[in-house]
Amino acid sequence: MGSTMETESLCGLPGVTRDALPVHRVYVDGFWMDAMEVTNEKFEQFVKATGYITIAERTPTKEEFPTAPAENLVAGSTVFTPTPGPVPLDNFYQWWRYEKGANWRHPEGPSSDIKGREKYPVVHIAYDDAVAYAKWAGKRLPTEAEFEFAARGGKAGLIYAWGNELHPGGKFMANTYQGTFPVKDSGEDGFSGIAPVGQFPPNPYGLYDITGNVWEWCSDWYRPDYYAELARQGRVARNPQGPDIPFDPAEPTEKKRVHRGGSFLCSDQYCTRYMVGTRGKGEVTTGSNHVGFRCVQPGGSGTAHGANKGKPS
Ligand SMILES: [Ca+2]
Repeated sequence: MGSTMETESLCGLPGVTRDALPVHRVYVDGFWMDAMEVTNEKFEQFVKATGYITIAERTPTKEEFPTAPAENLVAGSTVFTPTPGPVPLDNFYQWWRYEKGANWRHPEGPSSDIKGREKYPVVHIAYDDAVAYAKWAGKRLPTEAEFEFAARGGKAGLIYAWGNELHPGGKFMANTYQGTFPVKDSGEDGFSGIAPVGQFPPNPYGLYDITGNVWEWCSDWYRPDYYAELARQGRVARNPQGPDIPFDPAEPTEKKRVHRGGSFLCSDQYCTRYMVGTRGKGEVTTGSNHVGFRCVQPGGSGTAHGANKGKPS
């Protein structure tokens, strides 16, 4: 698992570079994974059954966010907004804005909704929201190692989940970003922005959207040196669960957990984290319109190589 220098993401995000180095050996016990990202439809079943209110729907307090400007202490979430023209890619606040009233029911803000988007991945999901859903579903979130094991589909050492070519035979294999980032997503892969789940070929384990579409929460705390630490131990890492304490030197006061898989915003101009070995990160109370999740369940013996060969669920 992990990346070499050649396959490490080219990424304008501060602190991301080299966090997936070096390649190291990992063992994980067998498990089952949702074939697709959790959809709006499925999340709605959970909310109807439990009355759960996501973090983006709750009004944040000054106690929780002492450094936040008062105008930000309103329920909402972060939404990607294309810039009017090309911008230097050194400040992501140019294309992310905090949108009052944005949440899973209103992905682009209060005037948007999820009618007709039942099969789209649920977004604006904070870490605890994903954990609450997983618990209700009798499942849990994957560890980062489980996610990467699953994403690689039984093939170690490839750049992408499907091979070493981004567009094998000219074919798009995941929902990512084409065009000029962050001005115009030309949607050559069929989708400008988010796509319904299951629109691209599954990986060899039958997992859809394991690359692209939306980032997915993993249960590990994020540290950029964690893969290096596993490698330094010099043995096969068995069922690694992540570091004990989160730390991101780029934003040292924030507690982050791992995101994996990349999203519809990943592009070769800004951030190539559709590469299967690369890593992402997110502050735990923060969702956005390109972060979702899927769940896993423990597997019986010998299921690791036979999981999810059946129909998608
Ligand atoms: Ca796309």
